[in-house]
Amino acid sequence: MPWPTADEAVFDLIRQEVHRQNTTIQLIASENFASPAVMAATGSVFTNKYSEGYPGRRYYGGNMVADEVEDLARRRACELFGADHANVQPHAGAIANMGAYQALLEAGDTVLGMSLDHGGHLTHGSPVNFSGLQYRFVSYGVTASDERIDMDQLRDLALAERPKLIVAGATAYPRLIHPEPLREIADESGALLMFDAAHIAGLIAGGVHPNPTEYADVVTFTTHKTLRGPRGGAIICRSDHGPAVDKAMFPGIQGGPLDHAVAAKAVAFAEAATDEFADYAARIVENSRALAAALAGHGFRLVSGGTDNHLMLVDLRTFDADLTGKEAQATLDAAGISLNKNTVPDDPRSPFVTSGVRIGTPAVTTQGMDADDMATIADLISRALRNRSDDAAIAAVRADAEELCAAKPPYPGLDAEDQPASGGSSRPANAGRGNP
Ligand code: DSN
Repeated sequence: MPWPTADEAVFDLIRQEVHRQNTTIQLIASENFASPAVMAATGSVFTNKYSEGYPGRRYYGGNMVADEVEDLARRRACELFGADHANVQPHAGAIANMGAYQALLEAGDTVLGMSLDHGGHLTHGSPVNFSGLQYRFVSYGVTASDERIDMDQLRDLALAERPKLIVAGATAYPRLIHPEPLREIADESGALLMFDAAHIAGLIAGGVHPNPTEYADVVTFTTHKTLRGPRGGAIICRSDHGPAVDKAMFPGIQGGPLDHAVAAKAVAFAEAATDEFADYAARIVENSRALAAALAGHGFRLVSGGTDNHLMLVDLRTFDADLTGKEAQATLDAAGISLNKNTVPDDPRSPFVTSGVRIGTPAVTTQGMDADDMATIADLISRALRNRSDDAAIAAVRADAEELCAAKPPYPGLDAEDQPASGGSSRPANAGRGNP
């Protein structure tokens, strides 16, 4: 089946994006390459259906099949994480967090969350986000000494503020987050505990990081990061919070769920339950450690000294005091390497400029790259940034990045003309090495 030709403008852009993903290095920590099965479900006829409500309790007719697919997704999510209850309708991670807050809190309630500039997420109480506007967030952060979550500060704040909820989880934190001590602090201070596992859901599913489900009242996550499913969110919780969570998502926040995304989430949950996925999750962290060590060898400072997960935060100042995250991101974009600028703890520069970059290995691991490839990537990053005013040097790095990707392209079958946009026979090059 050829690409649809009815809208050349859009499908030409889709071709260009396939080419970009196949020929440049994707190091954005929150991105991945979904499997053909996930993409086929995402592009399926479930996009046509309206399903306000929940299986067996819908507002529109014709939901007999949609009910089955949502039930399957809920059941698979519960089995994957050992949860009592799942809501697979959130359109995104931010909306999942909104649903959890609405289920557990009243406007104005006090909540503890990790500060954005120490690795937390916008929805963990940023003053410009609904979370900071609707609730009274108090922030905890990392220590100045080891740049790990300051558990003493967290406990002191919990006992002083008596929050209704403690939010754990982060968007730019390279270390393992232990759920058990957080539960102890929540119990000691009389708080509920929410674990935002958006970034590490795949590491949890793969058994590489501890599962917060048994410790937290509610766990939220996204399905498209390390979990490698479609874009979207989900909430799992103890059964006593189930009715409030469901009521918060619908009718509280969303209208109809995206049934095509729900179907694709079901596919992703099954993929994440396999031994191949557990191996993939372990290799994400191995690659992350290898890349961090190689970057340190080039003179970059790793925030907290390294990584336990899929990402690292690189403080650029030891490499070049004048180099900002903003300039590094733009330089590396030109050199065929995608990542994002990121503040480092107590960064003197603004979030639009920053002194650091965040680097993640979920996508390159999916395409089958290994520790040797991580050393090559560190070398490419260093070369590009050292020679950032030399267009020829940047072009040479770009050519080398393309050569590296050519050996293990994520979507080899999609880069040619006349290929379907999803599904079909196009399988990732590493299909035998972890991408089911
Ligand atoms: N934008 C996501 C990330 O990159 O971490 C979080 O929402």
